[in-house]
Amino acid sequence: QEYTAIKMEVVEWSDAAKAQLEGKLVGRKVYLVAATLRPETMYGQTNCFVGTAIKYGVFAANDKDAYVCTPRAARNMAFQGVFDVRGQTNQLAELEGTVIVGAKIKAPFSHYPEVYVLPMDNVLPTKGTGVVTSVPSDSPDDYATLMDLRKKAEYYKIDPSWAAFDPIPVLSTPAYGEMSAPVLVKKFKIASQKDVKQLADAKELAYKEGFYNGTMLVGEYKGQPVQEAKNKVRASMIEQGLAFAYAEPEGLVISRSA
Ligand code: ZZB
Repeated sequence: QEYTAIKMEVVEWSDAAKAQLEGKLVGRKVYLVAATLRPETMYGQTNCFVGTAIKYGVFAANDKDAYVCTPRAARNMAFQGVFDVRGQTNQLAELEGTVIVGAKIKAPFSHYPEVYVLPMDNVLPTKGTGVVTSVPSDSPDDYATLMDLRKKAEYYKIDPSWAAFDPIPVLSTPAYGEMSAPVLVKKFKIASQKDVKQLADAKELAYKEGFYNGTMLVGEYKGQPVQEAKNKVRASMIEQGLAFAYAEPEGLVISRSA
């Protein structure tokens, strides 16, 4: 599985995270690294998700930068030449998902230049980097979770303002119009992020329709088919240092249906 790893620079940490990172970064900038299969949708990022029960590491990439992801993903990155010493990880700190929630981060290419980290129940620690960037216009999981958070901000222990960025149209498809996720969430009568079976079906349809029949509505490749724009957006992000390639070893991908 070849992902695009999006670098979301942390602009402001929660007080709890600040205390835990005190003295450990040695001048490095920190990025949450989100693994995506949909680089062409990055214009519509409204937030980022972490799992509250997941333990993340802060790993030095070099003297200047550090990346937040699961230790498992960091080991993969080490063998893919992402860090300055191949095959080795240098963990500077550990952070629980709960303290990462509320961080303000940059969202490369997004209509919203800075967004917040929010909690999601269904983040798998065994897939990607354990950090998921959120595009509620085109990802049913992201849309359902964002609506849950807005309805029950107190229960999820978030400030309502962190979930206030509205989904924005990124691509258009004949079947679902300019925002496939809300259309599919309604069609499958999905009430919350707990409806995992229906969400898996909705995701499948959103992927297929977006990839085969989608046309870009925004960005440098506006008007082009998603099939063509996808790799161009990816290449452009990588060239600008905003993302890098991240692969998941064959046979070790735990899919949602496993
Ligand atoms: C942005 C995005 C925009 C995504 C979209 C999807 C969609 P798959 O197919 O099951 O491999 N993801 C990445 N890592 C995790 C994780 N650890 N736990 C849960 N979800 C994760 O899924 C890959 C997609 O699942 C990734 O691409 C990421 O969300 C999420 F418009 O990034 B995506 C119809 C889907 N649309």
